Amino acid sequence: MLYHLLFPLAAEFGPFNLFRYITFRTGGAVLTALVISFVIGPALIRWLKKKQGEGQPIRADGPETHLKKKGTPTMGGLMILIAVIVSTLLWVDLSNAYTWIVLLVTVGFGLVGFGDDYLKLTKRNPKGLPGKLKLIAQVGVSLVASVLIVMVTPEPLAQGLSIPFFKEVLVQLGWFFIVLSVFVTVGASNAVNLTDGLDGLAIVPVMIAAGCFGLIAYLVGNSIFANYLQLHYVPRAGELTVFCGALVGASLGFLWFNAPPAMVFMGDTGSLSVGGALGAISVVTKHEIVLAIIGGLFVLETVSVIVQVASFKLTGKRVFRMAPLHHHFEKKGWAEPTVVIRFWIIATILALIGLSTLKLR
Ligand code: 57M
Repeated sequence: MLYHLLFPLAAEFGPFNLFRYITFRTGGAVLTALVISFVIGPALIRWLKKKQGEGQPIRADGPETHLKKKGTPTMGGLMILIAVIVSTLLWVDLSNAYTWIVLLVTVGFGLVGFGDDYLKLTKRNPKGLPGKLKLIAQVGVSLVASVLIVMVTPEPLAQGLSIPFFKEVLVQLGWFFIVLSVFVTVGASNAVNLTDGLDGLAIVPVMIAAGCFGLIAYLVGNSIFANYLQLHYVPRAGELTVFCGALVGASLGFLWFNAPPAMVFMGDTGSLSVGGALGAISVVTKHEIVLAIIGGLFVLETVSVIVQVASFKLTGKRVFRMAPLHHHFEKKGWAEPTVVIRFWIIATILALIGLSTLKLR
């Protein structure tokens, strides 16, 4: 909004020229989202605590150390959503279709998560929305978003899958690209959701991934940098850097309150929406496969669940002491902050490997 209000006045007041630059507006988006989270955080947590009474239902079959978390409010994702949405709308070029599509995914998945959290809290049942209904809603939102992405992306990029390390390759998938895009968006959303089980565990890797994708969107959206690095140039995708900046700022603000011992959990309201947003951004920027590397921690957590459930169903035996993976290490006796910080280290290493794909091709 500021771009539309202030940039046209640049002739009268030179410094308004800055609003032309994505980098300047991204800096503004980071700071705005951070300040919004800090300002609304305490009141929001007090309000959630008052409304929720006993807070997030804690599973009796979980690690015993989690029972002391009773009374912690959830749905802190509302803080992230408000900060990201307000900051993005303030700093982005509102004529950019990609930003609206990513906002649609963020809000749509946020609503699905909100419904799930609401049911968990009002029915005091840790299961929440029936799994099938949740999945149908997620597929519905990402299907609309995927069709829109294909419609606004120029040929031959629209339905092409780019492969890391191979500069020229663009595999044309036709309508199957929509299936892939839905899979990536829903998969990323659920993977972040599964990871969100220890204080601070999910939000830092989300912040790292948002930072990496901010850079990727900036590079693929700039013809000079894209040509230099031999990336597929996606016109107007650079504007997503502003959204990623807002997500970094909001995540940092949320971490303040989610730091151990957490004052609030993000809930599905937060985990589904930020995961979905990262998935959609990877589709727009043609970096779907790279997301699996940068967000490799989320992939590892998800694979641990798949392996555990499959093994338990087929053989009656468990591969891990408990799934997802973070519970395995807790059960082995690692303290919660040890698991969290070591998982952050793994997320950072994977992000660096993911970023190296930009140059190694
Ligand atoms: C939700 N939710 C947390 C909080 C957060 C198929 C199955 C493996 C799925 C998996 C599952 O349901 N995972 C997704 C994970 C919950 O946190 C809430 O949920 C939101 C995210 N969706 O924002 O609102 C609990 O996590 C802890 N927490 C923190 N700090 C945070 O910042 O400590 C969360 C955020 C909170 C709190 O204790 O209550 C969760 O874990 O429930 N299921 C599981 O994770 C279960 N695994 C399981 O059953 N494994 C089986 C196999 C055979 C399927 C096995 O290994 O035996 C475990 N979940 C729990 N306890 N809590 C089982 C034990």
